[in-house]
Amino acid sequence: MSVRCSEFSFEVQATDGDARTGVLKLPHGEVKTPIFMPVGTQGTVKAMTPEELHGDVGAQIILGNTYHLYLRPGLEVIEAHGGLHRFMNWNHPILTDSGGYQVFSLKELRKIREDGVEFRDHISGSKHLFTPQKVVEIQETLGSDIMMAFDECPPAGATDDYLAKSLARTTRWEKECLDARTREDCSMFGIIQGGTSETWRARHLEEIAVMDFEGLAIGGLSVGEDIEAMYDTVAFTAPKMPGDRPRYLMGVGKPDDLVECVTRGIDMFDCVLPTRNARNGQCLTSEGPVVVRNAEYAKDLSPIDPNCSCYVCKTYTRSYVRHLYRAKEILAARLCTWHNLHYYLNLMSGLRGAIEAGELDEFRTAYYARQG
Ligand code: PRF
Ligand code: ZN
Repeated sequence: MSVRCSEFSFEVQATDGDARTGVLKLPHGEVKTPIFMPVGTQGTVKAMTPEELHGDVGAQIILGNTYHLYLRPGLEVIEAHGGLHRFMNWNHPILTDSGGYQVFSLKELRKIREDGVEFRDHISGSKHLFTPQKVVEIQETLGSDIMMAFDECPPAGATDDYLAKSLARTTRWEKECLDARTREDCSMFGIIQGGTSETWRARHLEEIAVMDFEGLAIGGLSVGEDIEAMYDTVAFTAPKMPGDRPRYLMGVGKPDDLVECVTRGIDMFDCVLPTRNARNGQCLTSEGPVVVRNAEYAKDLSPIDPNCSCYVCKTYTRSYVRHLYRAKEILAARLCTWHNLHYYLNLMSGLRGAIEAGELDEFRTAYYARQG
């Protein structure tokens, strides 16, 4: 059975060069783009409650993972709650990744077959098979607002021979994902692979863009290629992606990457960096990184970011957060995560405002001047 999603729309509102703003309407709410999606791999954005995340931090949509939730707690538990939104008490949009990328990164534990990927899980060691049909079934059970198609992410530097085989298989898997859909309220995005090759990217885009996906993603970047190659790949791929559908760059990136890739036409991002770095005491600020655990902040009475309006910056000093970190208090991780996510979402809001005003160039110049 193949169905189309009846609860999805995307409208571009303003453009500035290749950059654009838009509104994404999903079953659990609206999302203003360009947007950053905090990562909630295990049914939680680590260290934050949904109320904090949606309230002060301002998250509009988060990312969940098929692979992790399928293994633990398992679908029956989530189904008993009526889906992932109710399980984790997040009543706003959720995008789920298909598990392809997570399974491929298992390396020794997985085997690629024509019909899917066989793997041993990292928790119990038991054997599983992910197929296009299986990952759609899982994502529909989770009740995702946006499901991702099943793809293979080729390693950086893959040969033409490897890419030819891998891309053909991914195209077939993606088609099978569309055919496996049964829920009209779960949209699905296709994924473009092709490494950093303009030829392969254009070829794969042609195959995926003709399918009935509600949006398209660029996968296979930020896997070890250098930064200029990543920016170039986004620059030659994004403008060729259908303008009336959202464009999502998977697993990217640093604040500079968001600025650069929004400029090149990307609407959606996700990355563990703001949350993972926070737990290591690394904060991202309007004036560049602040490694809050460093001795230089021992008696620093200023906030983590003097230009930030988040709860943490309004309330605590660098000195206090450093103390919490050194004392291994869990509040340190919470406060740094809170600030970092606020910083990312505020940066996206700034980018949207700049695009609407036709001042993206000026915004970028001011951004880099502040970063020092
Ligand atoms: N494919 C999928 N998920 C992903 C990626 C991909 O290529 C990446 C690559 N940066 C991150 N997450 N399905
Ligand atoms: Zn802050």
